[in-house]
Amino acid sequence: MNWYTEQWSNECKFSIAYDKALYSEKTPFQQIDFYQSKEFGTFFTLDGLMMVNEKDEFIYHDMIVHPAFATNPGIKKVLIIGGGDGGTAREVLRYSTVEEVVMVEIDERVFRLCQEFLPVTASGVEEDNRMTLLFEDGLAYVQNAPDHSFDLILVDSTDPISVGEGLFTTAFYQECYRVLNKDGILINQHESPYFTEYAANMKKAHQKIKNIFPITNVYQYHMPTYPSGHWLFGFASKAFDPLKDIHAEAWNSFGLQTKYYNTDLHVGAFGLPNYVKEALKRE
Ligand code: AAT
Repeated sequence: MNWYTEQWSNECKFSIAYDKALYSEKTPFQQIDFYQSKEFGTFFTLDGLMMVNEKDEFIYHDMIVHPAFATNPGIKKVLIIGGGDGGTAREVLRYSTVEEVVMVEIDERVFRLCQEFLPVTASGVEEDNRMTLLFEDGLAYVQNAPDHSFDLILVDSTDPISVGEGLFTTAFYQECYRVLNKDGILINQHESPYFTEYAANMKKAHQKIKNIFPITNVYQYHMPTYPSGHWLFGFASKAFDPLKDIHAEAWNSFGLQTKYYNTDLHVGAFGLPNYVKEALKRE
């Protein structure tokens, strides 16, 4: 049997048996590998880290998108940073009320390869006429974007190593704040509280965002193939509180069928374990 193995900490590894290595390419930005497995279906890794697989992608993509729409059902203009597999765009485009989606992915090869090998996330995204696809650095994009041009920014990024690093900086979050409307929301790939290295990334990202946005929250979801399985998104906003301002009825009347997210889970997801609350406190 062939095993894909990922180092989760210095002393912990996670492995998936695969039937076939489907494709491998080194781009100017990163190493991309696609595999075919029985347990998780097709999956791809960037620089040896699991990004997306057919079996649990619905969890991540439901959770990065829907809590913001239940908080502000009036979202019309959305900016996605990263998200090259297309799964985040797919979920956003399900809202017929959304008028414009800009997706800024640094590596066009991720998107093209997902169109070929991972249609579950990538298919239909490019064809939607509300969609603008740009292949450039997300930090450079926000630096040049006009003030108050989006209702929602979704940071669907890799970990803060190599190309993803610029997306975990104060400069980036400040630009996001400027580019958002007066009641804008930022959702950030917030890493994980469990293993030390990921927890350090989580803390740093959170402190930076907290220094910029008046309302900051963190919510959790269970992602079986990401290190420890316990992952977080940051919710930052200029006006809306995700618990006080939840519009459960309005969200439910969109009539979207979701496999993970619902408005009861929305409330529960913001209830964090004590050790996570402690780690997120200002130092
Ligand atoms: N939808 C879940 C998949 C991802 S992939 C994250 C994407 O961010 C990758 O395609 C990568 O090329 C892109 N990216 C990285 N840095 C930048 C940048 N500076 N500008 C634009 N796009 C970028 C997220 C997986 C999360 C994994 C957590 N362990």
